[in-house]
Amino acid sequence: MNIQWYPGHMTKAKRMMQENLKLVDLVIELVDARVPLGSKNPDVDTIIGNKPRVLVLNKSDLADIRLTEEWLKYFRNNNILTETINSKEKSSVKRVVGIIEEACKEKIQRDRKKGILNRPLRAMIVGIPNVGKSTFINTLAGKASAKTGDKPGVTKGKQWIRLHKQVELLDTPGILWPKFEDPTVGMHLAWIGSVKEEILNTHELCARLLPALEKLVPGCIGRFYAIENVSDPYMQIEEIALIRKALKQGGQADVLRASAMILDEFRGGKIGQFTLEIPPQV
Ligand SMILES: Nc1nc2c(ncn2[C@@H]2O[C@H](COP(=O)(O)OP(=O)(O)OP(=O)(O)O)[C@@H](O)[C@H]2O)c(=O)[nH]1
Ligand SMILES: [Mg+2]
Repeated sequence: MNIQWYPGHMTKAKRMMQENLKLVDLVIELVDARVPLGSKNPDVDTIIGNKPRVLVLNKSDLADIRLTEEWLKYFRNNNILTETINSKEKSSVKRVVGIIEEACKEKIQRDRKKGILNRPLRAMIVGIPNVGKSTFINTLAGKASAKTGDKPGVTKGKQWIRLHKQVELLDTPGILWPKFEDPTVGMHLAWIGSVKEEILNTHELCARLLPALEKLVPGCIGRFYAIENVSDPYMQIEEIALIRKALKQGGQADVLRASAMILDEFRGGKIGQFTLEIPPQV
């Protein structure tokens, strides 16, 4: 299964990111805590260059708690200002403010020397589709200023959101890159919902997800769906369809509907908290 999704609007969004870089003091890069390296867009590194930046592992409520701690250590050991958050929770989002100030320390000091006080900090939020950029901004702002949604490609253009006099945030559309060198990365991003559903083979995608989850937490599928111990993922999907009454007219299992449902339940954290990538040994 070869997954690629790089529609025209992403090329445009990338250009926009480049143009807006000079307007901002720092870049806040959001990645998905379930795939911390795979959901990091390599193009973003090239675009940002030396601009101050912070890394935010979002959706930590959906990831394995222990592995998130290890990832946090991994990035911090590499001198990257990193926090882990759940964008839907105000208290956790606030933790990012500390690393934002840390990243902009020099700029704030420079301003102070020049006698400039309270010039607002401007930050651009970047990341792959559906990673939670708009949700993060809304929670930080305390109001629904940016449009959000449970599918990739919700934010279409750039949008400035003023938090208060001190901070302004720029929301951007999620972007991927033209080619996933490692096909596993494409698969992971499709599993977490960052690739447009319409271009995917949902049945196969789900059949590949099940053994991957079983490998991380043995027995988790059987337990969650209360199905017998079958190891073939296509048969598992069929059993789940029958148990969950995802049926076609005539009573046969509707495996496509069941696959979509399973993917949805995985993405929403219902099956459990999973981290799909293990940090490199430090
Ligand atoms: N469980 C959980 N869900 C989250 C979190 N952050 C965002 N979401 C959900 O993820 C989905 C995508 O959120 P958005 O904020 O629209 O994502 P985005 O990065 O702006 O997406 P695009 O604009 O399409 O690039 C929504 O259904 C959010 O409710 C989080 O930390 N935890
Ligand atoms: Mg958005």
